[in-house]
Amino acid sequence: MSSMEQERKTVKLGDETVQRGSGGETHQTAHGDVPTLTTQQGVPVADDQNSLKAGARGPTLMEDFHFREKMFHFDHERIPERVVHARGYGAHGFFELTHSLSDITRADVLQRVGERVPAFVRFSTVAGAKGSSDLARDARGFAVKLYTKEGNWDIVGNNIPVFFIQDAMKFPDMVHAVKEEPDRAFPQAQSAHDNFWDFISLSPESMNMIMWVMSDRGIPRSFRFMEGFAVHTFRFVTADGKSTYAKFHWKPKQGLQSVVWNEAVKINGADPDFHRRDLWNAIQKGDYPEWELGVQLFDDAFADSFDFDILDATKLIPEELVPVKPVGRLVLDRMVDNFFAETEQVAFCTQNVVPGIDFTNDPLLQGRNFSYLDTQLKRLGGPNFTHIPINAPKCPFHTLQQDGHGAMHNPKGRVNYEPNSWGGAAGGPRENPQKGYTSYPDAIEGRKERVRSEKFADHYSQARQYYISQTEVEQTHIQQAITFELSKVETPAIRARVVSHLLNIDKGLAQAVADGLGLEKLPEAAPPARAPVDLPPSAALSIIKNGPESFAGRKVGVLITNGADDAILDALEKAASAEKFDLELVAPQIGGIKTAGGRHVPAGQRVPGGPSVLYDAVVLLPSEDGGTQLAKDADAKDFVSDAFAHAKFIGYVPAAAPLLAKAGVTEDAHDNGVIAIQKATDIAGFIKTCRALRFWDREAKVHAV
Ligand code: HDD
Repeated sequence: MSSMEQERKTVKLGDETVQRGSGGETHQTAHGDVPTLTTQQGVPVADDQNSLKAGARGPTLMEDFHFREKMFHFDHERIPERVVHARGYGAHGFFELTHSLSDITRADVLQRVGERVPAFVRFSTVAGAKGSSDLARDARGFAVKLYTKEGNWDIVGNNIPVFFIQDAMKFPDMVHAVKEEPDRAFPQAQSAHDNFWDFISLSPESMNMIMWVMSDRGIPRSFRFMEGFAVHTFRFVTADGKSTYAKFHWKPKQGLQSVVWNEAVKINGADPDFHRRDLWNAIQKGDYPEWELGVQLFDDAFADSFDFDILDATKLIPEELVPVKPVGRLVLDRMVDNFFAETEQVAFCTQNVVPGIDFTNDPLLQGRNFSYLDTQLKRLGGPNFTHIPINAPKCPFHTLQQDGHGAMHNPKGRVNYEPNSWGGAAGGPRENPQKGYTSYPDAIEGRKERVRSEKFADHYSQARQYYISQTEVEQTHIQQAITFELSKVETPAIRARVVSHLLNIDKGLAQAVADGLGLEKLPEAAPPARAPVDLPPSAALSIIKNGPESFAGRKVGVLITNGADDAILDALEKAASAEKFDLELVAPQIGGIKTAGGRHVPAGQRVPGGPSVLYDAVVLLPSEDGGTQLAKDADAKDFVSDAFAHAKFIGYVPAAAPLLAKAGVTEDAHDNGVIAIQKATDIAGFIKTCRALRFWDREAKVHAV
C-alpha cells in the first residue's frame, strides 16, 4: 500500500456504505439509517474530514466547492447583537383570554373567553453583551409577541413599570452611559461605574427607576418569578371609536422572588446561565410558568386628575388608585427548536399593534416606534425580516411589497400595485375600511417646539413612594446596592451628587448611603424642579409582600454523602413531588452515593460545582463519617456559610453538626431558620417553613459592615 493510500485509509470514518447520489435521503451506517450530509445545493458529501489537496501534503485546491461553501457560511454566522437587550432567552407558549374586553376594545384577541393565540416571549438583560452573565444588576426585558388572528401584537416591556428617561431623545445617551466605557471597554454588564452614575446624577428624572433597579427587582431569582410591564400608557379603542387608556401588567402565578446581591455575584461565577437553565429545566419537565395579564383602565377624567402625567414613562399608576383587572393568562410550554433561528432572530417592535390597540403621545413610546423597526434592518439584514418564521404572522397576510434581500413571499400573479383595474383575485389584495386598522383620531394642536411638559417635572415623589413601600429588609437592600455601586465610582463629586438626589427621596436612605460611602458631610439636597409630595405606600411595589404561597418551582440542594439516612431522603423526594419543587443532590462524587440502606442515588452536582447559591434552601444530609469528612472540605464549608449568610433555610441532621460548626454556624448562632431534622416526619415542617423563602431576621446579624 502506498503511503498516500495508507493516510487516506486512516482518516476515513467508520464503516459507512454510502449510497451515492442520495442527497437529502438517508443511508445505512454503524449508527443506523441516517440522513446523508449534503452541501447547501443538495449535493451529497462523501468526505467531510479532509479538504481537497494536490497530493497528501500539497496545497488545498480552489475547486473544493464543499470546503469553500462550508467556510463561507461559517465566516458569516454572526449577525450584529442587539444594541441593548443583547443577552436574552425565549420560549413559546400561548395566551388565553379569561375575561372579555369586548366593551373596551375591538382587538380580536380580547373578545372571546377561552380562546387561545400562540405567543413567543423573550426575556433579557439590558446592558450586557450576548455572552454576559444572567445575574447582572439590571432591568430585565419582558417582550411578548402575540400571534393574533388580526396580526402580530408585540408588548415590549420590562420587569420594571417605569423607565430611566422621559424622552426617546435621551436613549442613546443613557445606553452609552450604562454600557462599558468606550476607551477601556469595561465594565461589562454593570452599572457600577462613573459614566452611568454621572449621567444618572445629571438626570433626576431617572430617580424613580433607580430605586427599582437598585432594589431586589434588579436581581431576580428567575424569569419565572418576575412581573412584566408594558410601561407606557396605551389606548384601547372600540369599533365605534371609544377610547380607554390602558397600562399592561404581567403577574407571575409563581409569585415574586429575587436573590441577594452577594448571591448574585457568586451565581455569575457558578452558573452564568442561571436564568436560562432555570427556564429550560422548568419547561422541559412540564412545569410551565404562567403569568396573568392584567390591565389598569382609566379615562381622560382620571388622567386629568392624576398628580402625574400619564404620558410620562418615569411614573406608574399605583394599583391602589386604579386596580389591575385580570384579562388572560400567558403560559410558556415549549422551548425553541433552535436558539438562533427563533430567539436571536425574533424582532419585537412597539409599533406592532392590532386593530383596537393604539398609542398615546408618550414621547418615549413615540421614539420607540421609530427605533425598533429601524434596528431590525441592521440586525436582520434587510426589510424582509418578517419572512423569518418566528416573525411572520400566523394569520393570512397579503402585502404588495416585493423583493429585497431574502424575499420569500413575493405576491403571486401579475399585480403588485394598487389601484388596478383587474377584478377579483387577479386584482390582488385591497384595503378594507371595515376591518382595517384605523388610528384613534386624537385631536392634536400645538406649536413645533423642543420642550418637556411641566407635568413631567416631579422626579422624586414616586421614588419616595417606592422606597417607603418596601419592607425594612428591602429598604436595606436598596441602601446597600446604591452604596455598592457608588463605591465603584471613582469620582467623589459624582457620589455626592447622587446622595444630593437621595435627600429628596428619603433622608434615612441618603444618610445610610452617605455613611456607607464614608462621606464626611451630607451634601445639600439637589434643588427639585418641582417640590416632591408625600404619597401613601403601595403594597404591590414590594417583592417580599408578594411572595409565593407554596414552595413550588423552587429548588432544594441536599448536601449528601454515602451512608445517608434512607427515610429522610425518601421523605424529601416525596415532599418534592407533592409540593412540586426540585431536589438536587450535591455529593463528593458526581456518580452519586449509596444510602445507609444500600440504595444508589446519582448526584446532580459534585460539591465544588454545586454551591448553595444555586438553591433556594438547603438540607445537610451526611452520615456520621460523611459529616466529619465534609467538615474538612472548604467547598462544603462555603456551601453552609453562604446559605447561612444569604438567609436561607437550612435543614440538618445531627451528623452535620461538625460541618455547621466549621462553617461558623455554631450552636449559639442557630436561629429559627436553622432547622434540626431528626427523623423523616420532620421534613414536612421544614418544607412548610421554606415557603417563606428566606429567614430575613438573620440578615441584619450577618452584616457588620
Ligand atoms: Fe427598548 C430592545 C424594552 C425603551 C430601543 N427594548 C428592547 C427589548 C426590550 C425593550 C424588552 C428587547 C426585545 C427583544 O427581546 O428582542 N425599551 C424597552 C422598554 C423601554 C425601552 C420597556 C421603555 C419603556 N428602547 C427604548 C427606547 C428606545 C429603545 C426609548 C429608543 C428610542 N430597544 C430599543 C432598540 C432595541 C430594544 C434599539 C434593541 C434590539 C431591538 O430593539 O430589537 O430598538
